[in-house]
Amino acid sequence: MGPPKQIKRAFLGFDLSTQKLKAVLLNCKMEVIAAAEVKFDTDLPEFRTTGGANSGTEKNEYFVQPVMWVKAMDIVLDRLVMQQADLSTVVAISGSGQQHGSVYWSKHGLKTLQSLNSDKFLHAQIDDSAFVVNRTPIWMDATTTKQCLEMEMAVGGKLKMAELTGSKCYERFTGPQIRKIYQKRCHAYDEAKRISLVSSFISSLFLGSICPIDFSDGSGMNLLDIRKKVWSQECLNVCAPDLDERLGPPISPNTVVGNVCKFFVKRFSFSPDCKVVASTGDNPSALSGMLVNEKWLTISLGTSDTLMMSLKEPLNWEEGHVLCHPTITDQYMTLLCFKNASLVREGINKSMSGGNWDKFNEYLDSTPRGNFGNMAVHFNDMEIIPKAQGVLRWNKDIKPQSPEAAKGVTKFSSAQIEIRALVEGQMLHHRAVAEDLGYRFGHETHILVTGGASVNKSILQTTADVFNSPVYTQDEGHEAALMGAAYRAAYALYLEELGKQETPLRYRDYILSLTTNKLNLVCEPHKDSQEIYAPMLLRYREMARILANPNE
Ligand code: ADP
Ligand code: XUL
Repeated sequence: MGPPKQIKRAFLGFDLSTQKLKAVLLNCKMEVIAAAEVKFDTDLPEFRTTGGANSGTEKNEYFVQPVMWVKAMDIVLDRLVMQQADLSTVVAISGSGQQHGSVYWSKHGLKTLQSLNSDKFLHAQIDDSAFVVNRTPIWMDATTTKQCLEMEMAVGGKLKMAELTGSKCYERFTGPQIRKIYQKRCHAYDEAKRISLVSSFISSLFLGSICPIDFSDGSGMNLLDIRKKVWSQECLNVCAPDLDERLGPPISPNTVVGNVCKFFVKRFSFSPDCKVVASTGDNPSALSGMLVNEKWLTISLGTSDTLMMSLKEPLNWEEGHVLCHPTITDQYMTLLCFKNASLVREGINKSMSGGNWDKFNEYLDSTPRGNFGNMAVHFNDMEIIPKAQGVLRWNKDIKPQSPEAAKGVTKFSSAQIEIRALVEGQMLHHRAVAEDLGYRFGHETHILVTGGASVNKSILQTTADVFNSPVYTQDEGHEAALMGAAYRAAYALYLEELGKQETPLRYRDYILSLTTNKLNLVCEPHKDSQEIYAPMLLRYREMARILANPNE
């Protein structure tokens, strides 16, 4: 008699990020057994997105047609099947979604979701008529300044809003976005039966009915009381009428919400017992995928750059965000989000190094740290912190308080200097904002970098130097938000199967009991980093201040 037969159990994770939909299948050792992705710009050109988004006619308006995401789901599942992935072994599914985007379901859409026909594609059924808003606002949108002011005023000011919901009102946050729809497209709001976030939208598709919003992603709405983990009635009232009915009660991101619906069983051979787990936002999901302890600073270099840390007590910050922690009960995570990130790096790569990252790196590496005193701020889009737009370049001769300071220089003398000024500038910005908000960088600091640009060693070296800290990556070959989705699927199922009597392992301990944490030290800071970058930080702060106060 041989060893007992191992029942194959697999976990499926999705990441519906700004630019693509990715899927990963893990075995019970948390090893990747299949992966697929759909890039919106190139795989779905009919939606005419750039960087995964459509820009609107209003300044700073960005949206997506939600059918694009549905169609991407059809394709990504087909791509998994084409790789012979055995979806019948999947025991739990979860997802990660770009934060803040909102999906407005029509009555017809809800009905369709509950009665999907497995002979047809998802997008042939969940089409435009499933949504009352076909230009769904996403996180890049910054058109809700008026609604932000109204909501803050109604609850008693910025700080009160931040104390209650973890953030002052931000244009991209879902509450102000919902309020704008309620004010400008009253009919659509009236007809919206349910509102999903991008994350809960993914789980809803698999569930075949509306999946509640989880309280980690829900913390990005200016609507959730982050201490009580329920909607703040005060915030709902100042946002739009009868909103609680449309949102439904929030749940923990580690909740099994039900079994996969018949559509997926019939069309893709999922087991009818496969569990659907609540999905969460891409940043909380990335934190779940990184498996580092509370001492680490994590940086995600994606369409947006984000900095994250775990936190015991919510701080009362004027800028930045405090979210309910996705995997540690009674803890919080802090999040700083910067909008001018990969797309700006891509733009400079295109114009200065022909779109070739190797060339870009060669140029970056050929200039010395400190860039001969040349520095640049590239806020091509309205930045989030500080709220500022424009490009400013300084050479070593420009004095902060001089008349030339606001204008700077038009360009630098070489592509090499432009590239270093961009990358150093972005990292200086991230560090300056983080320090202003109370992060302290010291000998203990370790940084884990993830996201699309984390494959770029030269950018990572600049990060290590500017932060004066060692930089690590995780050698999964797949991004943390995606891995985090599959890990959480496994953990939620473990909690469900454990039974009420036993004390569960904590999330990180459980996942590390299945797999090892493959952290690689990639770069150490050079010895002269502090000496070079401390004065540059001061100059950088002044440059950003000038862009944020153009009329001074
Ligand atoms: P998101 O999850 O926000 O859609 P990703 O984390 O997948 O984004 O990152 C996508 C970005 O990664 C692209 O915009 C691209 O600029 C960047 N990227 C990919 N490869 C490299 C590279 N070698 N060097 C720098 N940036 C890169
Ligand atoms: C976070 C934010 C972005 C999106 C898209 O607040 O707006 O990071 O989650 O990645």
